[in-house]
Amino acid sequence: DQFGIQESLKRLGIKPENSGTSTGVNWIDSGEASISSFSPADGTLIGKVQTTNQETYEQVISQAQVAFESWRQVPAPQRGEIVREIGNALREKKADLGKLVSYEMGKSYQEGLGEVQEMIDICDFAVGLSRQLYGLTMHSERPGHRMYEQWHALGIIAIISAFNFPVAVWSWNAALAWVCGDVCVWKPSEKAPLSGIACQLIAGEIFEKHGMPEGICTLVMGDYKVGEMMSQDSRIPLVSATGSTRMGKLVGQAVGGRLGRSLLELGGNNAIIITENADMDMAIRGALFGAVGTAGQRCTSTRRLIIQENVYEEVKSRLASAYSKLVIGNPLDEKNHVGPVIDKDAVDMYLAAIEKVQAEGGKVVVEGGVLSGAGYESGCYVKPAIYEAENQFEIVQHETFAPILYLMKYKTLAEAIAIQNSVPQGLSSAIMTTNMREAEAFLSVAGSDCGIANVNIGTSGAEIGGAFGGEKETGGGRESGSDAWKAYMRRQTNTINYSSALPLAQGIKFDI
Ligand code: UN1
Repeated sequence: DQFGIQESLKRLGIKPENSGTSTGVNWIDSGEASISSFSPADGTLIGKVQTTNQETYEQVISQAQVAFESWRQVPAPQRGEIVREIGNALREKKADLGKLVSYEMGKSYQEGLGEVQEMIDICDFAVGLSRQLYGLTMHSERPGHRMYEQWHALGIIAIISAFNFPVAVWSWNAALAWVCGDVCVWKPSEKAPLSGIACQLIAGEIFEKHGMPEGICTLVMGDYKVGEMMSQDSRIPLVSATGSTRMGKLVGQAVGGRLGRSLLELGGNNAIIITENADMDMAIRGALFGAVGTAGQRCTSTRRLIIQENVYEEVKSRLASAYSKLVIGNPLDEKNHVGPVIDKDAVDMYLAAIEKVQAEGGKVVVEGGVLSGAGYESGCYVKPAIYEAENQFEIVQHETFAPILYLMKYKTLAEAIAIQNSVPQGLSSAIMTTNMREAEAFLSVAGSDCGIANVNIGTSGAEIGGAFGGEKETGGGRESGSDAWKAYMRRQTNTINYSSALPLAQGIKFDI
């Protein structure tokens, strides 16, 4: 155990067999452990987890309903205090949790640590927010009246998260929801269940320490079937789901069918425009991390480079040479740059995409392939690949969760922006330029149509302080910073009459 994984698992409380259903510190038995979590790093079975069934799901939801009644009455800054302690516990467990995320999901240890740091950051943000859940006041048109709005807790928030950020996306939702007075039911990805269990153990304990009831911080486990239970459950006013567009459409339709709210953060097809005026060193570095970081499995990963024709050959050859220096291997070994993809299905999708882009006429720049031999026994290690492609290729229009980068050429900035926007997704985008006119045109209303638009940084690696999410098939939801908290509350407009008359608004007369 070269990387001390067993020690970390022990400190995090992960066992060979785990319940997947918890109301806080209590874990409910749901029968046989049916989910096996294998590490894509070395193929080892890390542990097994029980799937939540209809009966244990009911137990969680009814507990959450009861807990909401009291939790919503705890003053928001006191709720913030609990979130502060969760952040502190995460600081203490950062190395162990970062390692588990890396081992279970396959991202590099550095990126595992970065993911836990995002959790710590959002806890800090939420603590401050707990004293800033502001509403507006308005002037009434009627004498002796005043108007204002207040934000009230919404209820049970369902969180469905994906394997690629198995813990951070939960924390973006949960930390905000808790200070807003909501209770949470989290379904982590069944591809990274143990990371979810580790977080539940950390947070559950802190609620208990503060004498809070079971049901505020809860966990369910399973595949889309458990997701369906949540989407169809009218006791859940908000379902926040992160994952594929396919999943998001199912969740959005089910929740919409009962007129609930959904907050969707779905696929991206993120591009960097590299203009003639780019700082080329920065452009190459930004594109490289964006395309190969997390083995191309971030929803913010760079999938397309739209390059001005005069610098096209230079970008192409410098990228090819950078790719030739990438070291692929065990993500826990810090000398490696790129770890595995999540599982063999992901490898198959990667291979299918490579086949497709070639069939559509794409030209190879850096060859892909599955790695085998010593260190690659899990069968989940693939070579980051680069293809020259046309934006309208079917495969280019599609988000493939793998390290495949498509290069395309443009003449004018208007053309580049049109290419950038001509995909169904609208999550993240970037321009590399030192020219102010180009940068501002890209950021203008006629520029990028994405939820995130960056200048001189890549498409991935957003900070938690901004609202995170995107347009079109990305789903329209915003999580994390800015005023994303409003999605987790209900707004109430209050008009108060302190006069001794009862005038009607709009000057309507109604006398008897
Ligand atoms: C995701 O891939 O679902 O901006 C989240 C980023 C990270 C979050 C990605 N902060 O790349």
